[in-house]
Amino acid sequence: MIGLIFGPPGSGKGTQAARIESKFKLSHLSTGDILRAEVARGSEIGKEAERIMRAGDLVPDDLIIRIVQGIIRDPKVSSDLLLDGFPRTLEQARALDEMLAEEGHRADFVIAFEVPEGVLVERLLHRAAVEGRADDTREAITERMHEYRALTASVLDHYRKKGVRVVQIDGVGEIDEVFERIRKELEPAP
Ligand code: B4P
Repeated sequence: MIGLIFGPPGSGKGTQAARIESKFKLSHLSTGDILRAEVARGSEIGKEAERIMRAGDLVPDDLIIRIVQGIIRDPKVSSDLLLDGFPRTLEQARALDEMLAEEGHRADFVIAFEVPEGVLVERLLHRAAVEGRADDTREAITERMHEYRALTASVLDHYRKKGVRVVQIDGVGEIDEVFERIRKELEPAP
């Protein structure tokens, strides 16, 4: 089972992915978390990604595709995956489709969050105050929203056209309430 969790910055991807992971026994793979870990380690990838992420831009496709490829091709990694924050461009989506096809898999569903931009900005500025994440500044948030509209939003159409099940979720409300909406959609009918 391969699920993708999709939505603009601050829509609740990482937040809900953690819950979906434990409820539906999928391994959560967040490219944002992987990149932040590389930055914290001071690796070559981290050095390249740090400045780009801080500005709110997307890291280059070839870099992120190589990282995900290494994980998906690793026989120790479960084939029941929830991909969070990947793919974020059409090039990444095509690369993912190829990687999965090589393993005899395909994306089974996409969870797509809908949240108005004002709510997103409010959440990210709140996180900035609480956690101080380097890309939660007002300038970087504006850039991340722009990148989402310009490059990422079309990924959803790519999967719709391929006939992958796209589950639209209203991402406004308490975290538990949003999870309940997802659970109802993903749980098989009794
Ligand atoms: P991500 O880590 O994916 O960052 P994000 O879009 O902000 O999502 P995140 O999962 O952290 O936040 P969430 O919505 O859960 O990416 C960061 C950066 O890494 C990118 O900008 C890019 O530079 C780089 N990157 C990552 N993947 C890439 C790729 N494939 N290609 C290129 N570059 C890539 O939550 C946000 C906040 O809202 C939290 O504080 C949370 O507590 C709160 N929240 C969530 N749900 C809520 C609710 N229902 N009510 C109130 N608050 C809520």
